[in-house]
Amino acid sequence: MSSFKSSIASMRLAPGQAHKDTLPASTKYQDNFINKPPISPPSSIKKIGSVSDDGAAVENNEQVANKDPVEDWDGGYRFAPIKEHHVARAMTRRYGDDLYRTAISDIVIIGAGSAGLSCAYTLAKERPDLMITIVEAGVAPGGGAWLGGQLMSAMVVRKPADRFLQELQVPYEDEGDYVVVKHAALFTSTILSKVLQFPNVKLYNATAVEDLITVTDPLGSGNLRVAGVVSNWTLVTLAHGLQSCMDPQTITAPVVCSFAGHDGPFGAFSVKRLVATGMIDKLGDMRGLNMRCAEDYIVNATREIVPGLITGGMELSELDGANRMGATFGGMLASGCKAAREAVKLYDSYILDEGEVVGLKKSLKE
Ligand code: AHZ
Repeated sequence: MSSFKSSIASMRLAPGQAHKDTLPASTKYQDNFINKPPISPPSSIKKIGSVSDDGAAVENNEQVANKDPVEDWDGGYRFAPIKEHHVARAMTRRYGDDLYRTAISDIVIIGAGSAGLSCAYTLAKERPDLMITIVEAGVAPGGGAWLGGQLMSAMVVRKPADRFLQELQVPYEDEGDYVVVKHAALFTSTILSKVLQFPNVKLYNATAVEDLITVTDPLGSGNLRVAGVVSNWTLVTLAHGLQSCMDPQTITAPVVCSFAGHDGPFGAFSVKRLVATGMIDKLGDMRGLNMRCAEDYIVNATREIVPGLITGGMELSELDGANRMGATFGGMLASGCKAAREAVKLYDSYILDEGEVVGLKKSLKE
């Protein structure tokens, strides 16, 4: 995190310092772009605000801006009219509406890696009635699933998790006990696009969960339960630190599913925070790589670890002291699917008031 901060700091300019001053005196950039005249556009492009070849005045910017759009690939391509505030308002109104709507969510998912996205897909498909909010610290959702492992493209998925790939319609080669997707990015882009198309899903990326909402559990004997998350734009969190005083946002939810990955600057966020708050005693710390057993364990142990919070994926290995599995992803996909099932069971057992758990449904108490 500190290297991230120092690289940002080194990009800042001193007052009055122009951007070009930060370049060495003679660079290729200057040679190519500053000292040379601009390159003339091809003559086929219809110029704006000048005089045409036959001497007639060509329309100025404003006149062109009020015309209908034209898809003319021979130099007359023209966009529909726009004003700067249209763009600003198109984004801010929707973002504001989303913040308002998701301030009470049914299920919050922390982390949009392979496990978090698998959970989100399963939940959103099975339960279109639930509002599912995903909070992802990175700009690009997907976590470690843009590559299969190291810097290689292919993604290995052991059976029976190939069934989830079939569900997503991600093509693969069948190698017997496992299947291979030709590029991990094909899995990640497919699941991401499907998740984002569900009307009951909102993804906040570049947004970090920096704390958990913890309240006295009305179902327990004075124990705490997780009742939502505290989030902030990741840049603010990086600049000021987790649990800073920089006025974060809250999302209330009766069920939170955490897939923050194994330890790292943000990784294993929820389990580390639960130790800090005393809700769990200590972490088991992820063990060495053992492909033979690691995936089965993670899937089968995906569970509610404190009231209101389910953990899966590699974050769970930090809690339970489980082995890592390296570059084989079936465990992450199936852990996400298992967490979705557990989340629905929990959600359906609760009596809720404005997103807060106030009791258990009668049939479950008996
Ligand atoms: O940015 C993180 C990543 O996209 C995000 N994340 C972590 N902390 C967060 C926080 N707020 C919001 N506080 C947060 N987002 O969580 C995502 C975790 O994705 P991942 O791919 O790191 O974890 P995963 O458990 O989904 O998949 C792990 C894949 C691995 S690691 C591994 C090994 O090391 O052996 N093997 C596999 C298959």
